[in-house]
Amino acid sequence: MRILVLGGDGYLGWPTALHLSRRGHDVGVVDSFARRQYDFEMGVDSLVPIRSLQRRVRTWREVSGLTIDAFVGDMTDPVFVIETLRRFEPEAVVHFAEQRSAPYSMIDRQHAVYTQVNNVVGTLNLLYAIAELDPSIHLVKLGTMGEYGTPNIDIEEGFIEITHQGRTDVLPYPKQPGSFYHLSKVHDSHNIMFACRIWGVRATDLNQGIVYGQETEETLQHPDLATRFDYDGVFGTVLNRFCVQAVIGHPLTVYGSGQQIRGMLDIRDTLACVELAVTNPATKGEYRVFNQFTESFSVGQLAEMVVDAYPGPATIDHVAPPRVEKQEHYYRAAHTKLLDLGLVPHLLEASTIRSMLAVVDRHRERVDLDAIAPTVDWRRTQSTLPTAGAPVDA
Ligand code: NAD
Ligand code: USQ
Repeated sequence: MRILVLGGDGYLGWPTALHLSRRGHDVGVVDSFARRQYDFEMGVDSLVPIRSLQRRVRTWREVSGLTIDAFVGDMTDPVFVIETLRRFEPEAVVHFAEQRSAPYSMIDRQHAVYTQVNNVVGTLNLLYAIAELDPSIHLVKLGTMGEYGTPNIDIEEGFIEITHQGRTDVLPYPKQPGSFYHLSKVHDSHNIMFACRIWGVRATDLNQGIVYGQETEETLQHPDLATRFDYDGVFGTVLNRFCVQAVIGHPLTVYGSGQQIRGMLDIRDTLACVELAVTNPATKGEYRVFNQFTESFSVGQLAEMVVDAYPGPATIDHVAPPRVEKQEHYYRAAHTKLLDLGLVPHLLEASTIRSMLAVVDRHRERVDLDAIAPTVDWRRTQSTLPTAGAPVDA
């Protein structure tokens, strides 16, 4: 199939593009390099060095003999979006190209506005381009499990049957997201469902849990093909952060009691899930939702698993919660649709954590201790960043 991967320079987009290419698809990637810019802004960097997109694509051609077309541009530019789709003529578009950090979206007003404009406008431009050029293009959109929040009932895959005043309907599952970033995904979901209803677009919304890991079969073929690995307080996700903290001897930063529960998956399963969604497309006008995670854990459990897997001493610190989120809550979320399509998950085992610790150990010299602490407080509404023209904090 001809597959365009939006956000193909990112943590998940790049290894997904490689995977789809190796599996025989014609792959193009789109990216604005916004993510590399956030690193400059925050003064942080990926733990594992990453090459330019141009070099990545070149190395992939040398290693595999396969070509990936790269398009550099911004999804919020409607002309770029429609012209890229016109040129590449995809059968499926996999949309990863959004600002994806909850803390980044909660820094201040400017970052909340940026996140929602970038994400919602980019997706709207894409929906219009698909509807205008060819509504049979299948949109595979990365959503998030965080759209649902933590309700006191079971979470279904996108929809719930409700009986009200004696009448019954199947309706979108209620959303109670925990950040302006997670809210941007809710807005996207509504817009996509509407486009399916009015224009006959077909779409799969992948409500993905938190991804961990860094190595995939394809990225391991050459150091130039490595994907990024974030561990800082803004972009680092929980298990990746805990592995870095263990290796450098920093106490594992569990926010609050650590009883908050989240759905998780291995990076290799992200690739497999996307491929399953692409090769088993939604039908014309269908808007479907898959909950894309394989297991759920409390944050405290994850910390303990890392402490147990780490060969040296490692300690856990319960830091004052920077986020507004439920600490103790019920959590049971359905996730059968991708399993029904044939997903065989990589479950989180001590050996998985040990291989992540080995990646960190190889790059431990690159860890910036100052980047570890959480710096974004959900309750603060005043900007903490310098305004234009003001000196940057040393
Ligand atoms: P990432 O930030 O590493 O990658 C996103 C890529 O999109 C970046 O390369 C960035 O430059 C690009 N991008 C952003 N805005 C763009 C725009 N307007 N135009 C063109 N390119 C743009 O993030 P990731 O971790 O790879 O996540 C990819 C997607 O998966 C995101 O939509 C995210 O919300 C979703 N997701 C990620 C996780 C996770 O744990 N990493 C979990 C669930 C869902
Ligand atoms: N947490 C800690 N200590 C840390 C970091 C995080 O206790 O050092 C806690 C957080 O408070 C939260 C949980 O771990 O309860 C997860 O935090 P996270 O930063 O790993 O994940 P989150 O902010 O939810 O966002 C990540 C991705 C996002 C994706 C989401 C999937 O950055 O793109 O959408 O995971 S989900 O969580 O299912 O919504």
